[in-house]
Amino acid sequence: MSDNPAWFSDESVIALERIRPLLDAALETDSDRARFFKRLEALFPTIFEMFLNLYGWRYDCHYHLERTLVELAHAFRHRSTALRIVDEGRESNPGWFTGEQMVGAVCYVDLFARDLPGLRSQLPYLKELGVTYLHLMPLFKSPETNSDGGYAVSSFREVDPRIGTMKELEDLAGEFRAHGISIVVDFVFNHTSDEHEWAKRALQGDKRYQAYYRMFDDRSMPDAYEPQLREIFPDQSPGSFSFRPEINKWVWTTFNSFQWDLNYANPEVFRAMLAEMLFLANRGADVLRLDAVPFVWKEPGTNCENLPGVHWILRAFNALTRVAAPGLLFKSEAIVHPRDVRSYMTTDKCQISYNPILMSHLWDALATREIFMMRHAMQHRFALPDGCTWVNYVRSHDDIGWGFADEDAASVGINGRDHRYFLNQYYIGRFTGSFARGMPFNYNPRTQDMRISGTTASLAGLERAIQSGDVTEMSHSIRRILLVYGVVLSIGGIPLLYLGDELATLNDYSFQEDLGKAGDSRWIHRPAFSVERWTRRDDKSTPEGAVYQSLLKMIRARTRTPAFAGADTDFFDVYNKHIFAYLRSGAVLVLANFSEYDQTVAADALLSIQPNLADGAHDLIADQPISLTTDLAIPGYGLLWLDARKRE
Ligand code: OTU
Repeated sequence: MSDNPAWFSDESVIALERIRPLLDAALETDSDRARFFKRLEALFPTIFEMFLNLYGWRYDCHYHLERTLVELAHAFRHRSTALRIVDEGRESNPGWFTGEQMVGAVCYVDLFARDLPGLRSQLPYLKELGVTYLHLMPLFKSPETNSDGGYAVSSFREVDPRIGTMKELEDLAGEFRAHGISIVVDFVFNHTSDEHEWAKRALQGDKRYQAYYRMFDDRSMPDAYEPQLREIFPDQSPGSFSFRPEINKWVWTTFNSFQWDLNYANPEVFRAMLAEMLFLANRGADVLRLDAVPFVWKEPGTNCENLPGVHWILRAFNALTRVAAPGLLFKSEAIVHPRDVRSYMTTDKCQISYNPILMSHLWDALATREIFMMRHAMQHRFALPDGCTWVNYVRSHDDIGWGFADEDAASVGINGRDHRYFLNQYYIGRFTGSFARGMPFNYNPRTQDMRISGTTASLAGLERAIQSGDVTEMSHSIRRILLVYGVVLSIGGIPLLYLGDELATLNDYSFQEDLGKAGDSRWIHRPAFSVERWTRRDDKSTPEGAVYQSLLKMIRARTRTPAFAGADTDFFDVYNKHIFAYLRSGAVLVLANFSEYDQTVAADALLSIQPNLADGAHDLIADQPISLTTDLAIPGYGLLWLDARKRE
């Protein structure tokens, strides 16, 4: 498992033997000791190696390792019997999250259902949709106004009192699990809010807690770092450091000035955050969405993103949680260069990750009507190591950034910079003929860069079509929504529905009147759940009903098709620049027409991908046979899932 030199394993054995008596004391029963040590002995070489990488330069490294393991033993001891049973089930079925049954959804608890009791009452709706994975966006205590939508956490152990209590969250996780729904919660581990207890103590001058963050007495270090750092929120929160007059110090703040970056160079921070992580795992979280992964480690002279230290932290956290809570998965949130997105996905770091590569290419293909760049990127960047899978999505609560690689663009003859400019203009509706109604997010006048906000439906053209009353455009926009969701539901990985999208929810401009939100256009696509839209979901003559019914049909077709399990997806050229084509598990051929016009694909091209199609294919969405004896016509924005498995 490890490529360490021989002496290293001896060292790690000695280190563990020295700590063993403390762990024996921390664990209460012999059976706990046996179970804990069985896992720890297997994972300790990794834990030891990562700890040395991170903190080996400190005289007190061993002391911190010892305290970390004692923390781990405590967490294991307090893990409930129910969760231990879940752990064992998942240890013997490590691919539990990769089946065709997996259908993800994401929401803000307060906006979707007001509070946790409200969310419980939405269980029937979630089951109607087939949801088996539910991401609850940050629902922890956070500042009243400056909360970055909950991503400024003031306490990892307290639920926002307006939403409920930790006990309610724990009960809900248990109840939803009994209904086959896994709960995903955010672990916002790069920073805390400036109202977190640690930050408050730091502001009172407590040196111990000041060392939890990255603080500077003057501008010399910030000035040395800053030229190489990317500004994440150049408009709403320029720069990466914020001055705090109370302590006369500059604090590292990658995001907003009230989000203080934690200092993982301090092993006490590593240990404290491990404790918070295990606390959440023990409340019943099945998956932790690791927020802002690329930024957690900093080194002078670098851009402080995606550094080796990030990988060491992830491997250490992964190995440690597999000792105390092996049922837990990590989901990476890294919206960076495709190469770096993928670098976090290994079974010993994050088993799952957002797929921002596919997401941004889908929106690109809708704008250009061409799939060259998407196909090229997917052919090179989709395949993953065994045991890992993508979380594929169309929209999230965040902005859309054009994160495609310039190299990928160049290899299909596109200039990345110019193309980003075009896409931005297109999606803010300033390009002639654009169907989209989006808003700029964090326009940077220096680099001319920006990202895009807007709901799926408004970006896909529904808002404009409703306003103009253009019936064709209305139908096109609905088909666009279904097309991109149809890809997400059939390509390898876990599909993720941004709740509200199933009801074709439009942009909500009311955030502009709220002082706490007006500066952040992402609020345009975070509207409260609309009961009116929901009541129209069965009426196919409305956009809500048209989208909802077709989406449901696709979800059901997905979950009864074993070929949609796993991530095995091969991408093909079918000699039509509008048709995105891929084969799932060797059995189901997906054809997606990104143009509004009818397209033809040569039967020969399809049969060369999967010869069984000659015996008669079955379209899983329409649930009807399709003949491939002649060339295949695919209507504008049409989508086919062709099952080539022979039928009895
Ligand atoms: C994440 O996003 C969250 O999803 C955002 O909602 C938060 O505001 C932010 O972190 C801070 O907690 O820049 O525009 O590569 O792209 O972490 C969204 C990762 C973001 C970043 C990502 C960040």
